[in-house]
Amino acid sequence: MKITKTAENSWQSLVDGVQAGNIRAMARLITQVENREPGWKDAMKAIYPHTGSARILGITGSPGAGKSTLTCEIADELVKRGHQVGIIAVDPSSPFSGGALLGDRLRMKKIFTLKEVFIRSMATRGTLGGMSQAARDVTRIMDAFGKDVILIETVGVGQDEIEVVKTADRVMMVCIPGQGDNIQALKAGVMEIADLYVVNKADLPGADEVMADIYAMLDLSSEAGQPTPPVLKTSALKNQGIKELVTTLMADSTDSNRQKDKREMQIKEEIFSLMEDEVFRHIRHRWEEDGEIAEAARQMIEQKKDPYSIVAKLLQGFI
Ligand SMILES: Nc1nc2c(ncn2[C@@H]2O[C@H](COP(=O)(O)OP(=O)(O)OP(=O)(O)O)[C@@H](O)[C@H]2O)c(=O)[nH]1
Ligand SMILES: [Mg+2]
Repeated sequence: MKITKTAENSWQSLVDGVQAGNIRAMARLITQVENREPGWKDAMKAIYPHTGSARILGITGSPGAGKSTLTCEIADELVKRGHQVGIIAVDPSSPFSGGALLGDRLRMKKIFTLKEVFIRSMATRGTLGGMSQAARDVTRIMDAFGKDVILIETVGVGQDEIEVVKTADRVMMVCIPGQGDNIQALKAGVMEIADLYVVNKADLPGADEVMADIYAMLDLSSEAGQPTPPVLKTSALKNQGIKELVTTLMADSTDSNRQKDKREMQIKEEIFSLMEDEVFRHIRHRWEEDGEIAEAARQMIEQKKDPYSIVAKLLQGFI
């Protein structure tokens, strides 16, 4: 889409504002990019050279595991260590997204007022261009602003949420006591993306059993000679185990090859996914414009052609 001179200027001034550390510019740019307003690609092009220094941590786990509470505690500890923190909460029911904060969660409220912390919620459904891409864009804007640690919270159910958390450098899986049976079920989708396990709510009975279950599962599934992911115990509510967790999260990866491969895979994934969007949009537009698709539909209705032959024929003209 062509952008006007003024639009171009205002994009540039927003990008400049983000780089200068202007919070309102960052908030506005995020909204405009999320809404895919004309020219957003130019904004993201301008942002990219200023990214690459943030550490991106994904936090996932079953609903109610304490992800948001833990995210706040982690953010609080990171600020104490001198970091600038961005939080992306991909979850409509998250306490981050509304006034749903309970009165007794004072600690959580506290981080809302810290100038070192910027919180942004993202709606789960209906994100233009896909949730993963939106998360990547928002992460990069925060990175360019100067946030050096970015936490992405998503519920570990549903493919979309898992795709989002896969955009992080490191993924932390939050488990809770009484979840022993679930640990086995986790294996399938989430296992291979988790770099670190946390048993939260360790103030409740049964934490050690869950830890043992996780170790057993890791033993079964890890390849010989590969480092196993750390398993830690926390109580976000009582602020226990948070310092150790933050130290582990901020430590350099013990497996730099895995980290490198992962990064390359993420980048390829992003390129393919953007390409898929663009190519599809382009083809669709063309076929609708020149009436080819209407003609194809007519042939199918008249039982003259099957959909596979139609697509094969249409693609012939394109490739
Ligand atoms: N006992 C105990 N309760 C906790 C702990 N951490 C969080 N909780 C409570 O667990 C409930 C859910 O916490 P959240 O932080 O909203 O959990 P979540 O995983 O973000 O939940 P969703 O985003 O809705 O999936 C709240 O009532 C918290 O106060 C903990 O360490 N111990
Ligand atoms: Mg939450």
